[in-house]
Amino acid sequence: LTAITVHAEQANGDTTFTSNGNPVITHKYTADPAVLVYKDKFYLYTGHDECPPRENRYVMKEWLVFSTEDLVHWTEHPIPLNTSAFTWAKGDAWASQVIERNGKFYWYVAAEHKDIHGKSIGVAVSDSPTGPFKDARGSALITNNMTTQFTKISWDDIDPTVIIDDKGQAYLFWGNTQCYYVKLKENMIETDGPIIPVTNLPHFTEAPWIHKYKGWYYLSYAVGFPEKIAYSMSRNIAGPWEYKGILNEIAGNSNTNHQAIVQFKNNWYFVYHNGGINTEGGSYRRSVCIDKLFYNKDGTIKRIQMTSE
Ligand code: FUB
Repeated sequence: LTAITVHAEQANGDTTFTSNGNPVITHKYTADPAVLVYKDKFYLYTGHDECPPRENRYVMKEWLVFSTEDLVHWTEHPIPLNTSAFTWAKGDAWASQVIERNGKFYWYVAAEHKDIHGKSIGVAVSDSPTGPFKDARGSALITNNMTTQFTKISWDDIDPTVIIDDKGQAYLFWGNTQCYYVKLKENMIETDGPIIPVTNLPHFTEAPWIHKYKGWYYLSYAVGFPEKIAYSMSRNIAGPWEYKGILNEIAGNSNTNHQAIVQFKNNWYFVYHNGGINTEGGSYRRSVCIDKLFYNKDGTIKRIQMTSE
């Protein structure tokens, strides 16, 4: 592991640090990475693992944002979003993703619902990728009672990932055990049409991430438990999806393995977490790592070489 330097806090509350390897952030535990590339900047959104010593459970109250122009010099911005921003939520700041539309930034998050048993997905909005963000709806967008006809589990409405296709149609994918998708209205804060279960994703556990490259849609996701990341490809966002295999192996000392796949300045990156810097239960004290991702000529993706190992 490479040490990083944490510099003094800046006047505006930002903190800067440099990172020369994996994990990228070592002054706090970060999990469930999502990346937005906007105006040549790489914005990394993460959950924050705060499990106390000698305990092994998810303690996650807030989401964090970091930005960089070169993947070496990083800025951590003041805490941009906490579950308390959502009046319907009572905790568990699980995986999330931010997308930009018409100069506004929409942050889709999963959290525990106060009144409806289980996890729900909500959305916050801001005029800036670093916030401040506020609840965009005042209620959850997807709740457990909307998907009970497909599965009885209460934690299937987690791990949102979002994409806007070339025609401007936005789609939200998510799920645990069962993957779902739904169209979003142009306002990005309302669903448009039915929730559709995604079929034919072998061994789907959770953590879907949707991206597009050269006319192909890619749906990557965690399989099994402990998790590896696998992916499927389709010419059509509605499927059918064709399974293409494993992208990375179990990520050092963590049962979960949650990825984002993005292009940044002519390279493609695979962003994930591992439990590498903590021997006392890495599954609850995770750290974000970044490695390069390469495509084959036919659009399939080469296995990720995890430099974190
Ligand atoms: O961090 C909490 C949960 O663990 C996420 O929602 C899953 O993807 C897994 O990483």
